[in-house]
Amino acid sequence: MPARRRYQLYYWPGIQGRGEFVRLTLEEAGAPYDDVARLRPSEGGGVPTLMKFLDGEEGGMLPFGPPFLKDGRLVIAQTANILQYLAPRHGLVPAAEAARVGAHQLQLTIADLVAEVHDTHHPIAVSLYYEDQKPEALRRTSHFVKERIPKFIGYFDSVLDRNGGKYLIGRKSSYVDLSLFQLLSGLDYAFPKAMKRIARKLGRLRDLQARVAARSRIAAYLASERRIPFNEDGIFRHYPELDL
Ligand SMILES: N[C@@H](CCC(=O)N[C@@H](CS)C(=O)NCC(=O)O)C(=O)O
Repeated sequence: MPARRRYQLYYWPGIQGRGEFVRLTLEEAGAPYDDVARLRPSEGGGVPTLMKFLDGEEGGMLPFGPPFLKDGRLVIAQTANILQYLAPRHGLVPAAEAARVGAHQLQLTIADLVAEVHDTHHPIAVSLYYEDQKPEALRRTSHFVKERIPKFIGYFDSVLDRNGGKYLIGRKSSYVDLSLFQLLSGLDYAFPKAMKRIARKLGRLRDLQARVAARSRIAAYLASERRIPFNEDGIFRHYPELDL
């Protein structure tokens, strides 16, 4: 089989953020890729290279924001869209249309939750610092941890249960299992107390999370320097005052 050409992933260099969902799928696929903004300028990398796309100085479909993926001349943005492009090419989603649509539905639901997580520390404006919106962040987070985490987690648990308890979709591991792993890991980091409170609801999902972490390519990735640690610049941030 001819060697596959390399993908180029464009995402902010210092955070897991939304780019991490794409990184996990590329890693599990064993696909060659450059994490472009993390490369040195001498290697053709860095944030200015990413900005050129956002500023419309490069060809292809204009991305609104990162992550975006370049495959040859194709430029693909929106996390869930990137994943639904990659997964069938690497056997990370069942071939049947119903399963692919179902997987995309789940990934979009994960994206909804990720957006809500972001809004816990930025409830008023993306352009303001967290420090400039702390009272609103506290108010928003109190509802988020009480109402939204249990509702989303209950939903994903039901989906898993209805599919036999081992995989979210189909009869083998897919990209949505990887994304669910990332979602739970992020929630654990940001809101450990809330996650502890719903421990009883989490049994099956915890098993899935552990199975993903133990997959050989994922385990190697998590232990590597390619995996950026969670931090307070990303989407999943641990602020003790918001760990309600
Ligand atoms: N719905 C998009 C959201 C993309 C997005 O918000 N990207 C962030 C980084 S995680 C960004 O830098 N956005 C620029 C902006 O919103 O101005 C996705 O899931 O990929």
